[in-house]
Amino acid sequence: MAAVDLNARIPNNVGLADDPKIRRALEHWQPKYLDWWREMGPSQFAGHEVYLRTAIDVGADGWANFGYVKMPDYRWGVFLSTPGADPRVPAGDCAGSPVWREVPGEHRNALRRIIVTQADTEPASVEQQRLLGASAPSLYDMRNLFQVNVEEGRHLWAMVYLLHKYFGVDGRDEADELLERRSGNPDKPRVLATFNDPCEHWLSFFAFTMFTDRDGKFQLSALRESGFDPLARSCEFMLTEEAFHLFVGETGLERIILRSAELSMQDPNGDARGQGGIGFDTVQRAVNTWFSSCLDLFGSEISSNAANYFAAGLKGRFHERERYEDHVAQAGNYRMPVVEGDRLAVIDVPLRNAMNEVLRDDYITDCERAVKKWNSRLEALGSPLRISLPHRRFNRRQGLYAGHTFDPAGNLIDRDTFEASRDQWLLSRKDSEELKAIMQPVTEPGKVAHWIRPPAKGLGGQDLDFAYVRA
Ligand code: BYC
Ligand code: FE
Ligand code: FE
Repeated sequence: MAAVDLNARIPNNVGLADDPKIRRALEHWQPKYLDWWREMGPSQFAGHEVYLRTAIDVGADGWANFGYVKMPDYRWGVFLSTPGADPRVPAGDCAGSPVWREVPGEHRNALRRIIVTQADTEPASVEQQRLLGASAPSLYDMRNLFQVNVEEGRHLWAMVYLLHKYFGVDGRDEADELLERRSGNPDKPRVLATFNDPCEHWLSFFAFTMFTDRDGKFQLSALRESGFDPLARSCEFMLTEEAFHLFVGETGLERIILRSAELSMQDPNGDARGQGGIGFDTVQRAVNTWFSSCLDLFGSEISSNAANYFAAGLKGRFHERERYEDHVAQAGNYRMPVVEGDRLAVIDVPLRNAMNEVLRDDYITDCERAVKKWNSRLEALGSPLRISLPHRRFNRRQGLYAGHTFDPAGNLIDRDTFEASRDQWLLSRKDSEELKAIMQPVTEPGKVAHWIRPPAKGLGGQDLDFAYVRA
């Protein structure tokens, strides 16, 4: 592997200095990226100095380097993790054979599609979060938002490098189109539905980093098990950055949940709103809304795409190498309830066709772990309130359950009943207006908005009263 070159125009450890064609192509793309960042990146804060970490190495302690940076000057780079000890295709029909350093011709279209889909989510999330800096509950949180934003930008760089390097003219066109689509734009929307949903306030930001970035964790983990080595190693390094995004979401939601419970206990009517907080029912609706939307990101329960990706060795399962003995998964079924008329019937699906559902299971388990932790904190606080995840069938827009309506417990119900309960189960316009009114910015170092608990500690070796963002 090439050494880390930090002084290059594009910091990298992929040997761009010795690869003039790709270096020039990326240097040509770079100003278009910066134009996009200026137009669609965090509003109003281009001139602020933000205490950010920047990847300068992929080693255990070299990759998180903290310092003040103006976001447009951030050193977005291309980094692959070091090659594994056993570079073999982890899954599929050719499991165990040497990994591919180039794209196999027969998998070119599928791989391009996977990489473009992955890439598209990264700028999309930056666009969705564009206005949130202006209502941050503290400088600590504002800095975390911007950290997430610049790293999603870097994830785009990671994928765009692969497109340029391995997909020729098609790859260059795709890289350009990634800067042309816009989250929520009806004419040129982002690829996956969740990435076109508005994320207008910090309750949604934390739910997004909790649930949507967690889809990122599981999809990247599946791609880390790819036979295409440059993709696997890009995703492996992205996962180290992803851990922080998940921390932001999980602790951010926890801080809101505990504050709302506290304020509910103090209020004569048991409603945190009466004490200037966020209603606990609103928090539950945010969980219902984002969790259900993110379940769609795993694709259909029964998917020939998923079967093909697995068979071809393009995607594996979560921790494929560590957790499974049989990496071919040719035998075996997955039992799955499907809607038949007005009831559910269980059918057997060949395991490979159920790979989306297998990954979704691991995702749900991970979400359940966090909810359990929040609920044990609520119990310790003496609050009777609890958070729950809605059933996987609830409010789905993709897959087997999409054409039907279910309540949060997963019972089949008719559409009228669903619609009558919609505002009780899912975030509504009224919730958004209420939340935006509560979320007045707090920009004094060390101060934190009333509707959220202060964080447990500071970041990057700094105390809570540190000026994480300064004008
Ligand atoms: N919205 O067989 P199906 C992240 C389409 S997040 C709209 O069910 P498949 C991040 C599908 O494309 C991680 N369309 O699904 C997080 C297909 O279209 P065609 C992102 C959808 O292909 C936060 C059709 O429906 N990475 O990194 O097995 C911040 C039927 O397809 C949706 C990836 O997703 C949807 N939700 O699986 C920043 C990894 N779901 O063929 C970043 C790459 C499905 O009919 N992507 N469709 O035109 C994949 O592996 C697969 O494309 C999917 C879908 C798992 C997404
Ligand atoms: Fe990302
Ligand atoms: Fe992320």
